[in-house]
Amino acid sequence: MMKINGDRLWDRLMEIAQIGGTPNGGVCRLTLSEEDKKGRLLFEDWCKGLGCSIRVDAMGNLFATYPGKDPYLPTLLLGSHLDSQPTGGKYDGVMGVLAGLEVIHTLHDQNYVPDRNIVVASWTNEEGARFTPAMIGSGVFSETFSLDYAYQQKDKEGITLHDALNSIGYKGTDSVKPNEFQYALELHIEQGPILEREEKQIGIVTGVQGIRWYDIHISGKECHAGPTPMDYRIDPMQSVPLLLTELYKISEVFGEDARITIGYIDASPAVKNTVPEKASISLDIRHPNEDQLTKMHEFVLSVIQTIDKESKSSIELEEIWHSESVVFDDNCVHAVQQASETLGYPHRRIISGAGHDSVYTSKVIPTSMIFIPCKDGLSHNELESAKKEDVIAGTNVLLHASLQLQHK
Ligand code: HGY
Ligand code: MN
Ligand code: MN
Ligand code: MN
Repeated sequence: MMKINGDRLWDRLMEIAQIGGTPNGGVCRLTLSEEDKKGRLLFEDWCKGLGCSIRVDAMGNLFATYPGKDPYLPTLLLGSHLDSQPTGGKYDGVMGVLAGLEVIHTLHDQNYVPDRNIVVASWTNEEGARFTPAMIGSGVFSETFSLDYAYQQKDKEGITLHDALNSIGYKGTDSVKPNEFQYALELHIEQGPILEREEKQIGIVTGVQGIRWYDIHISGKECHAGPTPMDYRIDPMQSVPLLLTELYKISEVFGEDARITIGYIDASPAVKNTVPEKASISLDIRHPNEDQLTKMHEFVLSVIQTIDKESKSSIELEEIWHSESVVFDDNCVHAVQQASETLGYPHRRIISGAGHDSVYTSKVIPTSMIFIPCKDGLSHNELESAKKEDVIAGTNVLLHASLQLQHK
């Protein structure tokens, strides 16, 4: 039975982890940064070494094509993302890209020419850590977002995504359209505790939960921290404790599947001796059931309206992003299930708590994902880690599911 070369894959994972590597053993490879550029170039070199052609589209999405017998047949799309969180780990995203590369390298070793081309993609800005929203590269590919909308997105320094693409020479001109593809598969770490807790090596991902992002803007009035009596102030920070207390009640009201995350609280002018003019609170809510996510959205709206009425500051909710929950394609899910059974890896079906590029590829191409466990379910953390044997198992499943789908 064909198996991948685990040492080669592991060595590449450890090599690319040096690019943007952090002292705590994590990775900081923000999208379209110099580190991202270095990672992309290294990946391109590895692909070219296998005879792959490289295309780059207007969003800087990178596509390496391994030639099959009939280049006109709809092809198989593998891959994930090379960008990381600022305090990211060695596996989130990059493992899926290198696993796709390992699949074609294994076929190349065996002189096995697939019926159809196999394309390994690396999607731009999956993390949403630099530009909002997350998964914007695959979002434009699937025509969920326009190119103009994406190009205008700015990072914290005010650099547009368009200019960032140019700055690393990845504003491509190649046209890569969804109708080129027949199926898509993505390997990723689970980024949660379920597989590890249940001692399962493989997660057969049947779908992804819905996500909504907001910014809550609280406007007050700047004044001096010293002479201004408390009752003279319109202090936006005074609304924050009640807002957070009421918003966190979401998990009581909507149960254990509901997620609420306050990633940061900003203030301006953000100096110790000036009452802020404004405060803003980031908000990420998620639920596997879209109706429940809608009810959570309405809950957030009512909390904002109630507290806005009661406080001297004015409170506005800016809706930023809504990624609807998706259910993956039966054929693809079945191929992953069958590969896991054939290879004998302990497995279970699972819904993804994290967003992935597969959310957007699944809107235009039959898609599924494969998960492997990560230690303590930790991710978006420099301590993120996965077992070598699980990385190998996940990639073997990717290989065999790919071979199955090749013949569909
Ligand atoms: O937000 C997410 O779930 C993903 O990491 N972009
Ligand atoms: Mn990821
Ligand atoms: Mn991530
Ligand atoms: Mn002064």
